[in-house]
Amino acid sequence: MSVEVERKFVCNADTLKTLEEIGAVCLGQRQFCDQYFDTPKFDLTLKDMWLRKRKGCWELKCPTTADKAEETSGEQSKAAAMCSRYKEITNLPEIQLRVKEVIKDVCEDSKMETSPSQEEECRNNLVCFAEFTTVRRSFTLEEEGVQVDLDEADFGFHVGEIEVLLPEGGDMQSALEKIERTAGKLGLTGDKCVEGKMHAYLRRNHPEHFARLLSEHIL
Ligand code: V4E
Repeated sequence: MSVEVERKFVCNADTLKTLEEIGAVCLGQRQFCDQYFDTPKFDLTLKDMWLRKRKGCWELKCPTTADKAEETSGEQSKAAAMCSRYKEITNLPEIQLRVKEVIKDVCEDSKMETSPSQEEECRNNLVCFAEFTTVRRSFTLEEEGVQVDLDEADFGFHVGEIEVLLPEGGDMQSALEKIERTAGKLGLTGDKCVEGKMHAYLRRNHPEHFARLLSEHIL
């Protein structure tokens, strides 16, 4: 399991030029279609769990527990607040276990009996709530382990991402610093979190789902 630390940014016509100027090397371009799944009552996403299928493989992103050492003050914590951190699980049995745990809790909360057949029924209740294709250009920088992705989604949305992939328990502080340095090189100035593809997709296509996630401070 790894932890993805990521800062999204608004990319514009100058971003490519800036990447070139700071010596970023293009790793290539690829295209993938993502399908995201949840129960009809949004039980996974309301727990900030994002289950998707990409290129035939299942992936689950879950919240990490914040590292106390990150809770510094001032500029450092502002920079850290601009970054998201999610555990990325790609092992199918583990994904199934995590999803089942949520579904089981939901069944128990609603005082349903959770017989294996009912759990199966809940699992079968997972529906695809978002599907879109992304064209991604990836760049690597001198800064070790940092990747910059420029994404263009098929619903007319662009976003940039600076990301570092850490092994679980890896040095989060150093990852945040690398992202901050890279953001500086790219000349990113804003201190507001930038909306990602899913944020934009739900806002445009599923306002009810979007509103629930906003009201629970998931998005
Ligand atoms: C975690 C999450 C979602 C799942 C999609 O995550 P994201 O990293 O935006 O997608 P993508 O395509 O770049 O995945 P990658 O190829 O890097 O693995 S959708 C919403 N969230 C929650 C979330 C959040 N609350 N805030 C921010 C800044 N990002 C994501």
